[in-house]
Amino acid sequence: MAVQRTFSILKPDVTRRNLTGAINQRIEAAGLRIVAQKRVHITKAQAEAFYGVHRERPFFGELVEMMTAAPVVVQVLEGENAIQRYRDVMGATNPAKADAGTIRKDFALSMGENSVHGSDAPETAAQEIAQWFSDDEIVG
Ligand code: FUP
Repeated sequence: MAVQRTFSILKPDVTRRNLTGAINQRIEAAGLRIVAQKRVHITKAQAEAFYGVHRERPFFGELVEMMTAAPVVVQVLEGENAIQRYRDVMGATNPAKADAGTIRKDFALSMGENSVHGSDAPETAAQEIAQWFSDDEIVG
């Protein structure tokens, strides 16, 4: 399997509880390298654009509100099979259904405040990375 890059967000429930380091430890322990990282307080427009695919869903307003309520940490992760590997480390969207030992099982508060985002496919990873980082901010 080739080396890939994926896009990650440590969500407001993580920064609020001072868990950035704890989550990064899980990421690095899984063999992923954090090759870009910055802390940002995203705007409503940025959150709406990022989660545009969910615009018609009933939870959209709550999701945007949650993502803009406190700073987030946006990251680019690199490693073998990084997209699926990070999805495996994250666990299921609903923490109640997440496997033991995953980030969401151990840290998420609810389906909405589920601690992390990770890209779901190579195309979305490329788009999401380009939305948040310029090439010179990614240092592999
Ligand atoms: P994931 O790829 O696991 O982050 O999940 P989705 O893309 O399906 O959902 C994006 C975000 O919407 C989740 F992180 C949390 C939120 N969400 C809800 O709040 N309620 C739902 O029923 C589904 C998703």
